[in-house]
Amino acid sequence: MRNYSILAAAALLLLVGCHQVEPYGPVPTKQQLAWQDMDMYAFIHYSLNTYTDQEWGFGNEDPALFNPSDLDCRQWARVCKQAGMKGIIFTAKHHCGFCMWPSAYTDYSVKNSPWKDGKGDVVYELAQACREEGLKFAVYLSPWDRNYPEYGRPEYITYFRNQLCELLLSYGDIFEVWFDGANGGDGWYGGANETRRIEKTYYDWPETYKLIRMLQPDCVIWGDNANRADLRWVGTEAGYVGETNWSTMPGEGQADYAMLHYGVEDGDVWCPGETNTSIRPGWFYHETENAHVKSLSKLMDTYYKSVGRNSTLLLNFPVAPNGRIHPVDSLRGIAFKNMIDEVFKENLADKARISRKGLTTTVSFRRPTEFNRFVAEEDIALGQRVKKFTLEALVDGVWQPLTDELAEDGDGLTTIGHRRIICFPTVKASKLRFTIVDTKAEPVIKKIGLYLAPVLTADIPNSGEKRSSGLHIFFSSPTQMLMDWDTEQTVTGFRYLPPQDGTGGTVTHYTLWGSTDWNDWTKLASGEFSNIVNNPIWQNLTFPAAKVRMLKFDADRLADGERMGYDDVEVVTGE
Ligand code: FUL
Repeated sequence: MRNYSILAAAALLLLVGCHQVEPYGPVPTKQQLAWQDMDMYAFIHYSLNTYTDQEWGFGNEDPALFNPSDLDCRQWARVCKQAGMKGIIFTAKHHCGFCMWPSAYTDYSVKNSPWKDGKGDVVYELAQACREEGLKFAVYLSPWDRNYPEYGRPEYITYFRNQLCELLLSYGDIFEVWFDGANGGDGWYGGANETRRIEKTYYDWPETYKLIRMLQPDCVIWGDNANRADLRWVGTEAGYVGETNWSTMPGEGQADYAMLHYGVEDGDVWCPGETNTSIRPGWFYHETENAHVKSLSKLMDTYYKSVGRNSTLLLNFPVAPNGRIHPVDSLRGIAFKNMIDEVFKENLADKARISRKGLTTTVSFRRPTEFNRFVAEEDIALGQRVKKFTLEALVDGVWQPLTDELAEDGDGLTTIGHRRIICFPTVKASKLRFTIVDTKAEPVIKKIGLYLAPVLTADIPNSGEKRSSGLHIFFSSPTQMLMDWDTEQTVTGFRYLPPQDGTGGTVTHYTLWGSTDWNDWTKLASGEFSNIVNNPIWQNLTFPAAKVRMLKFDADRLADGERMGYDDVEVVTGE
């Protein structure tokens, strides 16, 4: 039987039995290790989109729109800190190309906005605020630039790298750079107003990575391209990674969804997953979403399915047009942090006796104790080794198996990595048995914990988890949804929330019709939901007021499957 080290308390023991453990397989760099220890950090999406109510700017929006009355980066940093975030990644430039710092290489920036008479620099103010609050700072620089005339040509790569140098040289330490995967397509491009496709090799990422490593050696790179960066996307923006989440990947090549979502067990490089999602449906602020900020239980679910699955959580807080994080988001963020602290305030294993035999660790309590969370951590500096484990609780003298109630597939007791949190219904047990049943090499566990999470009775109402909107819906075909009130309504909008659980059937192209008699149908809206596959959030359609008794929602195209799927729909009524 192999021995392995377990410490119920936080202390780290690298020796197993009496021998030094050698690293196994790919291991993290010191930068990746420091990054993984951050657990949670914030995204801040703020740009001209905030003033045009868009998610993706076209690149021709007027810089004069940028004139916040009350821009306060300190407020952002304080809110993020209180919400438990260890750093902030800021959209220095989103796809529209507008620079939130006065870049020397373009006029399309804050320097041509009325804010501070064009003398302001949001990147500088935020970097300072982060430093004051003890937060790390990082930048999102969109590789896709829908404003720049030369986008798609070699000149743009020089421009892009020049901007990267500005950001990496002028604002102190940068912990991460974020290069969005959305690239190429239509845009303004200096007035050309056209679609530009780019080749996979267009950005020559290896050169850009070298530049970053030279200018900011401690920085980690997030990239979604075939040249493996330090961190990977988890394949969805909905806020969860696979319950089996390996931090290893093939060294290069385009990664498919499964590779991104679960990692690759026998991958040859260390490339951990970062789980990114927003606290509200969109990445940018939209007033209409104020009632749809994620609930505390949704945020806790996100935490367990990211930080609790060997990942980090990159949680977005959008900035409102006045230049501040909206109170609904800040309060929810802070409630989230309080709840995490509440759940993990006492490691019950600290008071128990821990014994070990072979690959089984037993936690024995003096008297039966209630718990519903199990935590294990591997010493990932030595590699991710554990493939499978079991958990059993001794209840009234009988051993009961415990499984992960949040697992999408199987019992969820696979892989550990940096931190694995297993949630199960409360048990009152005198013992807990943790057995590693499959491992790539001698396991090195540096912590185990048992906790009792409170029931979320005091959840916050109106928080975006509405499942039924009081509508009578039926499907007249697999791609057609009908709604009928049988009384005349003035309808001004329709909202569609695509399936949130991966069941498929997301509508990408739609036509919405209204009628008063089932006979004559008036087209109210039609088009495409942009970015709905990557970011399956509420989609809002607004149209001139129409008096109707029934609505018909046609799925003209589905992203996957043959049957329209939905999580919720809402109809906006009134004049
Ligand atoms: C996506 C972008 O297209 C969104 O606008 C947002 O920035 C998100 C974080 O990444 O791919």
